[in-house]
Amino acid sequence: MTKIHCRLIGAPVDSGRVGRGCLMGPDAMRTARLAEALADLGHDVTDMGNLSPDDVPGGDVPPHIHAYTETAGWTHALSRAARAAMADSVPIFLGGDHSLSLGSVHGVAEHAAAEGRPQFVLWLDAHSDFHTPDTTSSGNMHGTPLGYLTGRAGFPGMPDVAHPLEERNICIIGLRSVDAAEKEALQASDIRRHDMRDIDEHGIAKPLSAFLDEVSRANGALHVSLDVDFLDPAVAPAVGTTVPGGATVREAHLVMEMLHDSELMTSLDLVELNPALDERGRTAQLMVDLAASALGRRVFDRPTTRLL
Ligand code: 6HN
Ligand code: MN
Ligand code: MN
Ligand code: MN
Repeated sequence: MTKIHCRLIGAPVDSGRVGRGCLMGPDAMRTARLAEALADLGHDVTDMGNLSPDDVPGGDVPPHIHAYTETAGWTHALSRAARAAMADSVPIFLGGDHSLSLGSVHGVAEHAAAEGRPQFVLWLDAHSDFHTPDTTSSGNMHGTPLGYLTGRAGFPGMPDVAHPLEERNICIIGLRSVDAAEKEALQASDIRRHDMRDIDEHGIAKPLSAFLDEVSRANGALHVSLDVDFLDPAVAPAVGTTVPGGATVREAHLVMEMLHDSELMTSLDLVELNPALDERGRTAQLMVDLAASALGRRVFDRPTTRLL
């Protein structure tokens, strides 16, 4: 197995939604022995500790937007950290709510552009997070990262999106809660989207391998953003935005295992874990186990699994 240098970047972002608790996410995943799990697989692991937000002026957004200036500060700090980490490692961003990805993906996309590679994004989520500050009704910035990263207007004071993601290079899997304004915008876009009905009918492997083929053909960089609510709340209760009918434990592991086999993943977010809502740390443990699968953990090597 290829040895990878993983950098764990703690980002206790809690400004992306009104409810509190995601700031405890990075330490919950450390407690569930994320670094040890990846080191056990033979990887080099550096825990960079936790970032803090830059002090920035923010910008003029509708009054119902929650903590915009703090989120803008996180975005600047995270983008810088992402760009630095991409020089020599696979960064793993420990969230923190999903507004973290405004910065992590901004930074990795800048790095890819500098290398002349297209940036691809796999978004594993019950939600599409495609709002802008002008379309969100909740006012929660964790519902906006894909809007920002594709270059939609309405994000004053955030880093300029000099290299917007190509819509067709984004694949969302797990959808089952999409607001009306997002639905309209998504339907007018080239974003690839697979809702849970799709997964029920066709399985999760097919759409994922089609997307991975595209990444490979384009020699793209691949960022994976894993929102806890991609999973069914029965197995992953520690999230403020639970939606019934999510991915099973095995569906999620299969996604991660296929990502590892593809050797395409260049960066990863683990977001929306709210330890205050967890049951004896089981969601934190599941997130750590999924990260380990993405970095190569297996019960058997592939050839010996063919028992018949
Ligand atoms: N997430 N669409 C809802 C909103 O408030 O804009 C939910 C957003 C969920 C955010 O999945 O990270
Ligand atoms: Mn690189
Ligand atoms: Mn999300
Ligand atoms: Mn979500």
